[in-house]
Amino acid sequence: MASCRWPWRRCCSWRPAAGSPGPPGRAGLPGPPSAADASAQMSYFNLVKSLTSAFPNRFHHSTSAACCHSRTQSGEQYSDPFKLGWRDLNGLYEDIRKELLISTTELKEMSEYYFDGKGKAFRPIIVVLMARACNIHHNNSRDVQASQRSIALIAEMIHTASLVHDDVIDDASSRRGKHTVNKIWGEKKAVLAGDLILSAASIALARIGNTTVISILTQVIEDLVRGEFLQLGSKENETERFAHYLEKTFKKTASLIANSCKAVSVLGCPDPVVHEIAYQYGKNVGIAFQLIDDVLDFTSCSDQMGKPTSADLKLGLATGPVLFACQQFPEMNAMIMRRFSLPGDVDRARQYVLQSDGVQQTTYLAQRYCHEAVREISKLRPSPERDALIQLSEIVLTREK
Ligand code: GRG
Repeated sequence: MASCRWPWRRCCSWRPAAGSPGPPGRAGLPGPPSAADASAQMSYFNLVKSLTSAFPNRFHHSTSAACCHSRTQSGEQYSDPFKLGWRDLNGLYEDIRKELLISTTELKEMSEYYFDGKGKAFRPIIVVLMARACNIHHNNSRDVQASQRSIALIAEMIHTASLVHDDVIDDASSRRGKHTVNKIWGEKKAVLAGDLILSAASIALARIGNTTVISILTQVIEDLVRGEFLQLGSKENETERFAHYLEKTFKKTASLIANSCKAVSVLGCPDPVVHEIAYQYGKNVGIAFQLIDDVLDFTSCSDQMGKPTSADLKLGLATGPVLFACQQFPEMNAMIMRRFSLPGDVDRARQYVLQSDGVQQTTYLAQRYCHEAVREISKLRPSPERDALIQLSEIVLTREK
């Protein structure tokens, strides 16, 4: 079995001190990002900016008492979401390898390469916890259906196929502390290995035989492609730039989590209100997950991440920490526009980010998304799995890899 635990930083999330003004309305958080949400995203951007500049001393590292709960909301003893989730995921990677029924030795080796237990399995964990939380909410059922467990496998397969393709696009050399598929076998074969994993995921999805679920998860594939495409472009206007960043973040990362959560809710419960809760939880946690990923690219080291850091700047990408830093250091604008392509740009941009509070503001934004996720999932009937999902949103904020 793969490791049940992530290394995570306990209690180091940033937040305004109690009593400081919160965002207006629905926490000022964007719904599913779309062009129409651009102004909402920007007002949130301005809000975070004004909060952090108006109350610079009121942002602090919270104490352990403030953010670590020994008991969950349903009164159950605290339990590790990963331990709880893995109870339904025993044999996850063996089962995925069975889906990849390939006779050609090389193709088999390539497509199985990442199903070695070295990933965090964040998506399968969320999926099985959400399945149980919805089943209990619906009819107090204590079982995970076979079709719901299949969604956990399919989510990890789609994720892995996208990693393989992403590494080709980025010409990446390492991932999870090992060489990428493209570095070992070359780009052409890597593209085909990604395709093969995706096709095996599609066959497993078709086997479930639920057209609603098929359509929910195929939307993810479109979003992944559109998200990657959005990343290839850039925006001159600062307002559009932030909206563009959040839309890309939703499509590249959050859509898979949101729609996998929705798929298991559809399989477990007929109530559309529950489907929306599952989707909203996954969407908000997914966006927070990517925002923290973007922070870690500045704050973590390569050994910890298993891949090079400052990678986004080297790829010409302006993520949350850069966009916030640019508010403080407008001279970064020119660098963003030329995608950090001049000698010294990457180092200088990194220094600007580290001197600014871009990292803290991005972390704070991630925290707001997690609060929204918790608000959504708290609408379900109490259960250990619902509480593990609440706990998981804290882990997303404090993870170190
Ligand atoms: C349709 C298969 C397909 C792909 C085409 C290339 C592409 C479009 C999309 C790329 C999507 C992508 C790789 C997004 C990054 C998401 C992300 C945060 C990855 C890291 O996830 P972790 O930290 O990784 O969960 P581990 O290694 O733990 O699994």
